[in-house]
Amino acid sequence: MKLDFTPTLLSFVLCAGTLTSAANIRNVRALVPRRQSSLLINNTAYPELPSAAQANSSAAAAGLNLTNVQGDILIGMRKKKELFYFFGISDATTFKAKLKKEILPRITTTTQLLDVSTQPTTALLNIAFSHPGLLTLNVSLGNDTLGDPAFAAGQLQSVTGTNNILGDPGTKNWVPQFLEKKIHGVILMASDTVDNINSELKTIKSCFGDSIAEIYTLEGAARPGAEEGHEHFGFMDGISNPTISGLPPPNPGQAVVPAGEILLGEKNDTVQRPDWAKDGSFLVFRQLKQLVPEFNKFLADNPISAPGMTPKQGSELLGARMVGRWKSGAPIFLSPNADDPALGNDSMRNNDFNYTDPGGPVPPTNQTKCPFTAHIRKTRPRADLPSEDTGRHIVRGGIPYGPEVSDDEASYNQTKTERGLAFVAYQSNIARGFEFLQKSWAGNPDFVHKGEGFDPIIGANQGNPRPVTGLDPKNLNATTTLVTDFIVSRGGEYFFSPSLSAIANTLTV
Ligand code: N7H
Repeated sequence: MKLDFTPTLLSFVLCAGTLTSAANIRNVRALVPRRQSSLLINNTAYPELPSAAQANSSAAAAGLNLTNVQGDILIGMRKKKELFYFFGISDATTFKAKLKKEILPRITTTTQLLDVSTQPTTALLNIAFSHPGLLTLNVSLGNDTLGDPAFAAGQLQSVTGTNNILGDPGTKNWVPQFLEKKIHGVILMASDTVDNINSELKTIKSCFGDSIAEIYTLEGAARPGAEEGHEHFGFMDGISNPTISGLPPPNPGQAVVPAGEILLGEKNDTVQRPDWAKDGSFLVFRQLKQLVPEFNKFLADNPISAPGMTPKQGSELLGARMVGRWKSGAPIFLSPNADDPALGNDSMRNNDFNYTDPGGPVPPTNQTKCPFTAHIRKTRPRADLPSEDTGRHIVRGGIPYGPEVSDDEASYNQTKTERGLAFVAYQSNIARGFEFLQKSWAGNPDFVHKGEGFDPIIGANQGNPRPVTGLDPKNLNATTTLVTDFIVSRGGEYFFSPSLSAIANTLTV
């Protein structure tokens, strides 16, 4: 009999348990339907991904095993459609059995994602666990924290603890499910159609059966048409992500970080961890609502004025100076007066700057071309600090969620339907990565220079007004006080994304 491995038949075969022996895991992975075109966005603004063969050979030379790393961790913000499925575990024994035999073979590895021919129809990009989730699975965490106290305490604690690290105005805007501390894990699925994702979700739900319960879901989608790859304020996103040493050479200006800055147990991860945690990564999830009509109104009301510049151009310049890039992705440091889409779309040039001028001082003292407070300068100060080896790099892997702005919302300058960024960041240390960027750089008015003000995009001041300088190139010391948070935190959680071998040999025994 000729077998037709459509997703439905495959689900049946898997969930009926007929292909579940450990020896067959490799075979099952090979049976997951293949696709003709990539499930990842292909945009010349993004650094080109290496082929699986290139990546594997250079990784192997550096002692890295990419087939053991879950697919989402190193790939960045390139997904077309993505579902975040948050669950609780109700029956740990059954869950472990199903995870090992039926779900593990479906998990998409980094290597698999790099070649279209090995991508499944829907990638099960990641299954990751909260601290309560790992405890429910009775996994030994070393010193009980997996070496990461922020992970162990959970994201809620980083807002409600004595020191509100994330700067949210309390938890009044949080999605209630993130307050309840019942989330044990999250599954990330990606494809090019919602139908594909729903079909995979059905399979996963039927595999796990009653051993898990759905707590919350969030559907992400790249924006339509020419906005694909742009976040909801309109800016191309995901251009600048670090690569890890051991992968093929970086694009010009791309940061190269030791593998251990993103993956646990690799070079430069100096924290004591249990051996099984190697090649996992901490996943920070934040649902960040964006007030797009309000942001646009602020830009329209406060255009930068310059000779020969229309108010519309002045508003675009203001937005670009808040972000540090034009909407096309072109860095304002390289194109300070007007957008340059050819530059934005060219991954060999769009990240190739460090805020220094030829022959100028290092660190740079000048913010005429790009404010010190601009979002991308606050979150990666490049030559503003003595070295790029800050240990503060994260891999951003999020995706927009929610609909486009309606005519009604645009005409009233008011958000009526929620939209934003399903923010995802990977690192080997949450306090040193995401939390540090959020609090000590973006949310610190004295970084990098005393009194320069907040990152106008993500800098958070517990709902209080946020002073910002550097926005007006004619008067760089003038303070603009932002009274609206254009980004509203709806909360989130911290997770650990284990390696495939950890799932097979530790989490499921
Ligand atoms: Fe940001 N935005 O639209 O303004 N981000 N960010 N981000 N962000 C970046 O360079 C945005 C957020 C970083 O290497 C770009 O890829 C929005 C958080 C870092 O030069 C744009 C939200 C944190 C970089 C945006 C948001 C960061 C970066 C330029 C929330 C960490 C790379 C595109 C809704 C705490 C900097 C690019 C570098 C870039 C936006 C959140 C960090 C357009 C809308 C929470 C490290």
